[in-house]
Amino acid sequence: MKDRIILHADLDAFFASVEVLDHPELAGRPVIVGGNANRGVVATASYEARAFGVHSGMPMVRARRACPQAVVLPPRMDRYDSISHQVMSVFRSITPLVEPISVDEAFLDITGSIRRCGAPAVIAERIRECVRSECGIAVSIGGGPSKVVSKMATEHAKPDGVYVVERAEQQAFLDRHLVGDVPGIGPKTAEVLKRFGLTTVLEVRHFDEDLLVKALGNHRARELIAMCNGNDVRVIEPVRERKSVGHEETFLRDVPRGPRAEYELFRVLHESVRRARLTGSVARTVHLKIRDTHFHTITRSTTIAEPTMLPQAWWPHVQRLFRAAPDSMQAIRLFGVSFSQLSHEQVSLFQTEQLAGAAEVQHAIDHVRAKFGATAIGVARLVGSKTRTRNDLYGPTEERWPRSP
Ligand code: TTP
Ligand code: MG
Repeated sequence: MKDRIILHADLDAFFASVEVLDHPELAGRPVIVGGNANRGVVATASYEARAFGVHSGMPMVRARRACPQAVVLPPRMDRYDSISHQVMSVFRSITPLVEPISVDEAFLDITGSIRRCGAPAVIAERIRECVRSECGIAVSIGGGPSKVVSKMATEHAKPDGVYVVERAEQQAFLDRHLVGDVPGIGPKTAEVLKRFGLTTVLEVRHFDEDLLVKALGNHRARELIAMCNGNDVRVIEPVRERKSVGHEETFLRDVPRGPRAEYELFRVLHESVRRARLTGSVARTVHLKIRDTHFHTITRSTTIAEPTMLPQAWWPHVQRLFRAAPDSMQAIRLFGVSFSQLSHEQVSLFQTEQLAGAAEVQHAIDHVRAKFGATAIGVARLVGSKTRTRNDLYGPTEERWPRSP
């Protein structure tokens, strides 16, 4: 534990880099990926577009105004997933201790590789070269004695670089940062600290501990003090035990209760199932979250006897939970479906033959989707001119987009 070296790798302008990879003529130009119509938002922008102030989450209308010469492209989530898998495989070829934390980000524990492969910066450069040659895109890598420091180091490595913090420099490195820059210290905590005149890690470290406990509560204060002192002992969890998995969606326009809403719910359920299946999970409990136009939010759940991840097994339960929601919820703003009480999938002796057959069909569907994309095959109810895909997460698209390769 004492001599640990953790790397944190994060792809540069991920969605935009993939678009440039697939459309080489866009290299060096400002590229924005997102929904381009009214209410569309920016998913990400190339560094050339960021120079104009464009950033993730910005309304597309504003982004276009800030950078009219930008090439705006719709998201292609399946393509990004596929590159993400390739990148994670490159990481795993370096060490089995890889913990993916998002589509474009992972922690790697390279402690065991140092003697064989050289200094952390050398290993990081090697990983970057492999990702560039095998996947065609740039990754920045931060290194340090812990997760929190390596993640912060990546911010200094960006774009397209490496930044390693030695153990001896760790405290000075942390002290230089604003406390809000430390991952895990949220804006609420930063706000409370500001009221005491504390903005930097150094100031927090020198502040009275009892007062911090009074202001933040014991748990949050202890966590804050530990992070500020570089005491982050969290290990890399190659297969993180998930407690729940799911998906939620806020609709661009509120959906009236009735068949339309049930159709959207069916779609959200299918997306949740797809995500659960990617992790190889089956579940016993389903949770439904509903938010209406007045931001009134409820969650309801049901637990069944035998774990499953078949959408047709879950649909009657989800539908029943929705139908039992209060009558006041007439215009739906958000649906979320998630699963808990997870276990790893294995063929159950108690599964009926019919469900076992359905499981095979679902496996075949997953296989085709993995190969040809989420829209290649689906349940009849979800196939049709109105079917929306994950690419619509960033809002509607209006124009005809350039064809993807
Ligand atoms: P990030 O790693 O946060 O951003 P990035 O890879 O585009 O740029 P960089 O790391 O160089 O700063 O997120 C990875 C992808 O996730 C990003 O390409 C698009 C998507 N994303 C969103 O859809 N919405 C968001 O608000 C953010 C931050 C990212
Ligand atoms: Mg990134």
